[in-house]
Amino acid sequence: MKSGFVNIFGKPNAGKSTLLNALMGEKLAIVSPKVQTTRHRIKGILNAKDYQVIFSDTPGIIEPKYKLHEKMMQAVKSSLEDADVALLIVDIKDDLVEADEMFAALSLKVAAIVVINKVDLASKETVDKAIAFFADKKYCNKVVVISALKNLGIQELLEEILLFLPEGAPFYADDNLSDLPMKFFVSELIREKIFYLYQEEIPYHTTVLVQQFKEKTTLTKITADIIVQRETQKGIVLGQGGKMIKELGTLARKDIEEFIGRKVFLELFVKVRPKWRDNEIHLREYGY
Ligand SMILES: Nc1nc2c(ncn2[C@@H]2O[C@H](COP(=O)(O)OP(=O)(O)OP(=O)(O)O)[C@@H](O)[C@H]2O)c(=O)[nH]1
Ligand SMILES: [Mg+2]
Repeated sequence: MKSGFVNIFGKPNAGKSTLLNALMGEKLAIVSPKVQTTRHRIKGILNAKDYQVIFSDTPGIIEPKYKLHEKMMQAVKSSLEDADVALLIVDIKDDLVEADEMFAALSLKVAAIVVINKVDLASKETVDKAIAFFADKKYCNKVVVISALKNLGIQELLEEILLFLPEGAPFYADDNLSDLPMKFFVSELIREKIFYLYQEEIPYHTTVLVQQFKEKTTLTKITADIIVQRETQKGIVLGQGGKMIKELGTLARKDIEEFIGRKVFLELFVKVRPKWRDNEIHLREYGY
């Protein structure tokens, strides 16, 4: 039996969350075309007859500007500490030298697989160059190329991971997919839709707090607060005559229904909490 922690690191938007979902065959982490989508460490537990892999998606590595960012980087740090294997993921379109500097600065003490992602967007020549670039780096034990989006190379990556994984008993009961509560996934699915629907600073000034999650006979009733920093942002989130929040509610409800496999009644409220991203008490209340 093999078991261990395989933690995913990389720049914002490299495809970490898409990779977690591809490895799990299940959507656990939200994904968006914008940077800094993920704010927490998200564990996905992959169980098979002879292994248990606990994957962790992490926020993209950035220079912190707010307390919220500091919390995000703490999630990265905690993942550095318990990894058995690190997946260092890089977008083939990104600056490879910059990625290399970031990976080297992690000072990893464990085996690392460099995962070159989004190869569906690059020529074979570019991919070969990237492989050669990372192959002789000190931290790099193996280079694997994938497209997390198109599910290419994922099985091969899993096989490579298993070679580096230690022998040992499973850490979690084998019917768990994650260690996070349902309320977390619900708030994330709402947050994901905010990243798609709203532009500029809105997704970054917003968080979601699920207040109520009640299973009734025919459906699940969910109420959630959307927290913004300013009155003007509240207006934008609501939209003219409540048009935008209605669309948000519809999109989020569909995904939540799919995730929990039940009909959902979703009620959203918008609340203004000035500077919540720099407020320790608010951050804690919102799960950061
Ligand atoms: N073409 C292509 N796009 C991809 C691939 N993997 C991820 N993407 C896209 O890249 C964007 C970012 O993906 P995420 O998985 O959210 O990236 P992330 O690294 O988790 O980003 P943060 O959470 O912000 O750090 C999304 O639009 C994905 O659909 C890939 O293999 N090919
Ligand atoms: Mg992410």
